[in-house]
Amino acid sequence: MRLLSPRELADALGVSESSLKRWADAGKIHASRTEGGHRRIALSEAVRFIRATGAPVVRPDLLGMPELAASQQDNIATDDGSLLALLRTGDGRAVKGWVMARYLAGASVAELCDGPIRAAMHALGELWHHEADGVFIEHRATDLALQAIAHLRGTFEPPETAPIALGATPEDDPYILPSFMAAAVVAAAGLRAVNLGADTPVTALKHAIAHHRPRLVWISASAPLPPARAREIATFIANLPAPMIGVVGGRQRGAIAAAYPGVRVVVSMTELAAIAQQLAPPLVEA
Ligand code: B12
Repeated sequence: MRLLSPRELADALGVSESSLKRWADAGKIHASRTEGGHRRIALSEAVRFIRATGAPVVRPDLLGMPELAASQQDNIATDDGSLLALLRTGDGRAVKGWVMARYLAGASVAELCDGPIRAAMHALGELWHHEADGVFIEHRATDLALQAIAHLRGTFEPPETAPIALGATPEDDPYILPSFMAAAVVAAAGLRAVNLGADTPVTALKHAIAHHRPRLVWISASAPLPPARAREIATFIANLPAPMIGVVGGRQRGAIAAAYPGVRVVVSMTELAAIAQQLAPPLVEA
């Protein structure tokens, strides 16, 4: 995780270095000390402070977020429809800036996933219904959304001791984005996320949970499943050894839930965030 000096963060926020040091000394922003006694602020802490106080970022380049500038200038991040336009035209830099601007303005990762990103992807699906010219745009938009979410994820770092949440998408299911979102959501809540991604057989999941011993296991199912596979996944998730919690989400969650009693269905990323927050260690106050 990147560490900022008080001067760098002060310049990024357009305040004086002395104001920033005063906030650090008053505990408003957590700063560690180098061996030489100089204050250092983790990027994750700077982002927390900006989100909590609404402090404007005047030099986003100093925080490693140069793409924020365009999004702030045109105020485009206030308009949900503009994300669809950016994803459709393939403007990756602007997509990243749009998503980061919303996050810094206080939207949670889960809210962004359930709200504007999901809405834009659904709208893209309606535009072409998988006609030849639309498929490349969908693939490209999926990749741009992944990059924007990964960029957010780079600004929070759960502690090494935090419990693990592990998840995947079923075998033969090609959808990448929903499980990637789930990983970002649990990481934002303070858990260490392990995402096995698309097309993951249950046998691989079994090996992974034996290796990582996660507290939370998620399945994200988007593609229709043959009944035998739905049953295999449902049986696995409903019979995880305690204290592991297993949850199933995604458009095909109903097929899995119907295959075996006791499967816990979770409808949204917001709901997943609430479950993850209960498992995460409490935030250490500065
Ligand atoms: C991109 C895309 C593709 C890409 C996927 C690329 C990739 N590698 O990921 C490709 C090209 C591979 C593809 C293929 C197909 N697709 Co497609 N695809 C889409 C599209 C446009 C976006 C999918 C996406 O990422 N959505 C964003 C996610 C985040 O939204 P979501 O799934 O609703 O997830 C939310 C919740 O469900 C929940 N959630 C999801 N998972 C989890 C997990 C947990 C734990 C929790 C808590 C919550 C949760 O949170 C999310 C955020 O709110 C959708 C449109 C749509 N409506 O989504 C069509 C869409 C799903 N596809 C469709 C179709 C028809 C197909 C094909 C059959 C086309 C074809 N003829 O080949 C194939 C089938 C593939 C298969 N094996 O099933 C249809 C499905 C219609 C239907 N009634 O089922 C859709 C709806 C498009 C449309 N309007 O026609 N597709």
